[in-house]
Amino acid sequence: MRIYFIAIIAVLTADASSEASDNRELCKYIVETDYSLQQSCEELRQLESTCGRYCFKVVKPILEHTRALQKQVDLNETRQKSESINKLENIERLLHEKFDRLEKQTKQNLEDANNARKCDDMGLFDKIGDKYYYIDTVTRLNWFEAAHRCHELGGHLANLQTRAEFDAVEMHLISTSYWLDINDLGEEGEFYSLATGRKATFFKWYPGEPNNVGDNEDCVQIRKVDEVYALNDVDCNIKFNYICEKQR
Ligand SMILES: [Ca+2]
Ligand SMILES: [Ca+2]
Repeated sequence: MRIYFIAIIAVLTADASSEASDNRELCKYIVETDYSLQQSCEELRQLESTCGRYCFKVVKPILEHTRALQKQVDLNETRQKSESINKLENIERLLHEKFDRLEKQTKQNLEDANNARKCDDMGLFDKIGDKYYYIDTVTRLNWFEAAHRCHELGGHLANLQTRAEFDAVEMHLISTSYWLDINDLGEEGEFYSLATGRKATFFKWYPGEPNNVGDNEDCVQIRKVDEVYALNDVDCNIKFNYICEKQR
């Protein structure tokens, strides 16, 4: 709208300016060529002056109207911008509030889930002697899978460090074989605890064990033979039950 009115003013101004310039040129030519026509020249000057006042009278209302319209347009634009900004700010505030509620709810859900999982996992473990053990008699895993499973439960494969711990756990065993954390994967014949990273401290081997059959027995199981549980080195990839241990 601003461009439209400016165009009209420009055309009117250009026409008036062009006409006045033509008149001046014509008068100059008449004065220089024929003094007998000076009277007509004066009339042209009067006509130019009259036209200027006329054009001013015509343009002024248009200018005022244009100015008023422009103010109205500016006011509307300002109002629309203000309304749009307010709407955007409200939307942003609502989104922040919703996000905060969602974040708090998610944190609470995660905390509840972790607490529930801890309770569930801890529920698997029984206090035997001075430690807590989970004796799995259902799932058969290889030694590496069993170690991973115990880690998932927040513990590690059982590290029976004394005769007392061995005897206490043995009383709760029902399956034939379970994985413990002892292995000689690092160096043949040197048996380490996976839990401590140090050499295992207690062994109750079967007679003739460890024998590293096939040069491929690097993990240790507790195994029942003739109603007696004892240790045997065996292929780590065979699947047995397992015993996990954790601190409360
Ligand atoms: Ca071995
Ligand atoms: Ca063996």
